[in-house]
Amino acid sequence: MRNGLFIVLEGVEGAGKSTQASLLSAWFESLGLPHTVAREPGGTPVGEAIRRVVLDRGDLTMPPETELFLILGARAAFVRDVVRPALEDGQVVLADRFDLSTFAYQGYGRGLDLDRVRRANEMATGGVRPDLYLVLDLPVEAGLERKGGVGGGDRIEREGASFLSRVREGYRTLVKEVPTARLVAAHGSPAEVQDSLRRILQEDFPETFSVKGFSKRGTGSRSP
Ligand code: Z5A
Repeated sequence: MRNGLFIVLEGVEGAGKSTQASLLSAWFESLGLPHTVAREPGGTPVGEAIRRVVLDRGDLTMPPETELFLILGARAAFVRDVVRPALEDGQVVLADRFDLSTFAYQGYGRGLDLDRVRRANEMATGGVRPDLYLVLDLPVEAGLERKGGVGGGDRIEREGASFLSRVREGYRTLVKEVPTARLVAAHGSPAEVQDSLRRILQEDFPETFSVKGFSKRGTGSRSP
């Protein structure tokens, strides 16, 4: 049974996903909405271990397929241990990245065949699909600027601006193909972007995001 709502924040580096996730979580809290916030790759102990290999081990050379399957391995645990139970409990699950990241980074960015990536992803998710993707859109340079410029960051960020431009264009294409994806301009202040996100949530799910919110009260929790 699946009674909750699965919302995903997506976008390039520095678009403001983590900032917006914190602001949304505070809003859900004020509405009395039981919710879980988590990030990908990660969200479970094994997922966080995989994250360290994928992002922190800049010394490791890995084929794109290896990167893909590590990320999908983390996703399988994330869906089974975090997303499904929280949805069955009637919560709002707010994920900082999910499978659109895989299509954008491993598909458009790394050049893996998108149909094959989608099929492999289906195995990891077991068919669980987000109700809504909020794709924060920002020019790559602006995102990198927010994060202190090109060259720093994790193994994937160090791929540089042309890789990230393919990723951004990938997101913009995906939003046109995926009916549950909405593109949100991310160049405004954090408060302005937050207003846009809340407006979309209230338009798309008025019963959940009205001032009254869920009848069940709960506390937001962040998975590891
Ligand atoms: N990855 C993948 O390849 N395939 C997959 O399937 C998945 C992931 C799931 C996760 O990195 C990496 O994994 C990611 C893709 C890959 N690639 N890389 N590299 P992560 O979780 O460590 O990082 P991230 O997801 O890219 O997040 P981020 O770079 O930290 O950016 P963000 O969360 O979108 O932004 P932020 O942390 O909220 O803000 C960044 C800075 O900008 C910070 O100083 C804020 O204070 C500032 N900020 C935020 N909003 C604003 C506004 N509106 N104006 C001005 N400044 C702002």
